[in-house]
Amino acid sequence: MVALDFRRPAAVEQLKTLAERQNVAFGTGEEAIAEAARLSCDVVILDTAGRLHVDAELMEELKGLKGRVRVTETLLVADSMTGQEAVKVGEAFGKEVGIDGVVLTKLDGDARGGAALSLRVATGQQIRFAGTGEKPDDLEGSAQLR
Ligand SMILES: Nc1nc2c(ncn2[C@@H]2O[C@H](COP(=O)(O)OP(=O)(O)OP(=O)(O)O)[C@@H](O)[C@H]2O)c(=O)[nH]1
Ligand SMILES: [Mg+2]
Repeated sequence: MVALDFRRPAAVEQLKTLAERQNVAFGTGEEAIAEAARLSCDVVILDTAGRLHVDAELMEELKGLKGRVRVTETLLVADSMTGQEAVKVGEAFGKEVGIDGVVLTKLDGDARGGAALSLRVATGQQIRFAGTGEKPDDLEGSAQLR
């Protein structure tokens, strides 16, 4: 896992703790991507900064990253509690950055499935994973939501 969220305080530290708990190799910054190749990691996950609303600066940051790094897939992580705003973010990211799928979290909350349908339509992409709790094991591959 590569931490690239330098915006939110403690985001790097949070991911490091999570990686250690899951026994996953962890690095910080784009140089860690090359390190992952040296370690022969077969999957590299880049964790970029998030926003609850459409943020032009962040979008430029992501476009820049995709220009420098050859990524296999770009997944948008959306919180189902954010409702209609998540749809706007989904649309904007899909158009500006380009996404290949959605990870929808907090389906265990009160907001439930509305955002799933909206995001599916707004982005034209499949919901690839669904979060139903706070722990990594609560992230379910969601073939049934396709
Ligand atoms: N109940 C519940 N909690 C979740 C779920 N997914 C994540 N969380 C919790 O939500 C909190 C925030 O999760 P983060 O992974 O920091 O969220 P993020 O999308 O990376 O947020 P930013 O980095 O600020 O954009 C953590 O305490 C997670 O454990 C979920 O599906 N259900
Ligand atoms: Mg984050």
